[in-house]
Amino acid sequence: MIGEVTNVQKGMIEVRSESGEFFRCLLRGKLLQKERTEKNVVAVGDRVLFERLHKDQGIITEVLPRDKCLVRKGAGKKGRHLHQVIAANVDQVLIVVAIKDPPYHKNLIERYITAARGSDLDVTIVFNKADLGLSEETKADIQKYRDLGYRVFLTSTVSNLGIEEVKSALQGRSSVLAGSSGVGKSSLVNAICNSNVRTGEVSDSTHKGKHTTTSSQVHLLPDEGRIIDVPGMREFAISGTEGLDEAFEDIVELSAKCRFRNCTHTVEPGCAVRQAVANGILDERRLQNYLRMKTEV
Ligand SMILES: Nc1nc2c(ncn2[C@@H]2O[C@H](COP(=O)(O)OP(=O)(O)OP(=O)(O)O)[C@@H](O)[C@H]2O)c(=O)[nH]1
Ligand SMILES: [Zn+2]
Repeated sequence: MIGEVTNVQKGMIEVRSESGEFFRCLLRGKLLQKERTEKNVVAVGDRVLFERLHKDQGIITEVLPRDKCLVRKGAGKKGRHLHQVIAANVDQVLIVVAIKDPPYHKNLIERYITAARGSDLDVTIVFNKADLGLSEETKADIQKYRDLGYRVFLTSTVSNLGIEEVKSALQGRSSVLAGSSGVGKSSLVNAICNSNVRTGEVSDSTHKGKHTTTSSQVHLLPDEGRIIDVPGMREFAISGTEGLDEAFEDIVELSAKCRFRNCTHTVEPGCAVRQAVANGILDERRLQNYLRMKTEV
């Protein structure tokens, strides 16, 4: 049978068959061996061949070649330098943030954009919880992302603002939701799929979700398309610098005017990038985030 991996836990892989049945699967011996030495032999979103053993149990015999994936640098000591496939076979990243509660972090948004563009994935940004009131600063931030060429939606799962627009942006696409815990990813999925995923109240003191999504899930859209919801990621280490120059096109463009071709935009005289910061055209924060990511991989 052919199926899609909808969840990966230690020792158990959930697979949805083409007819919509769920199976708890193990990896066949050969794949299992591979898993000991390589990370991500199987990831959420993978298409697999599997055999039914009995009832809802099965064994995965083959992982079919992957299309585009959202990847980050593996966490933990062992996986330090390994790529971790967050979602397989996707074509766009839906970056979900809240306008407040919890506050959004531009550095993290830039990391997601870099990872997405590094894998040639389209980027759409959702600013959720619009009902909580938009500050002038947030309005300006949204405009900046639009100026950079990204599609940005302002949504509220309370008032339903923007939900139809997001729905149509997801239609027929394979999207992965990227965002911190508590921004409203589950609520968005519920509004879009008319399903009922458990959501959590954000506790006031910590701004951390209480009933948080702890494992990935794949949701099918009413007509066509799928959404992969991954657990909230507070950190996101990029696995390569491929997407950096595209995610920071403005800086790359400015650097063409630096006096030195190999300018690091830190101490050199005649640096057009630092000049732009001094002139208030470029955020110091944005430049620092770019430089940090450039050297961390
Ligand atoms: N005011 C407001 N609250 C919202 C909105 N969307 C979600 N919430 C609330 O925000 C909290 C977190 O929502 P979830 O949908 O669980 O967030 P999540 O991103 O799935 O969080 P994790 O499951 O932890 O990853 C819940 O209390 C929701 O009711 C919104 O548009 N406006
Ligand atoms: Zn420079």
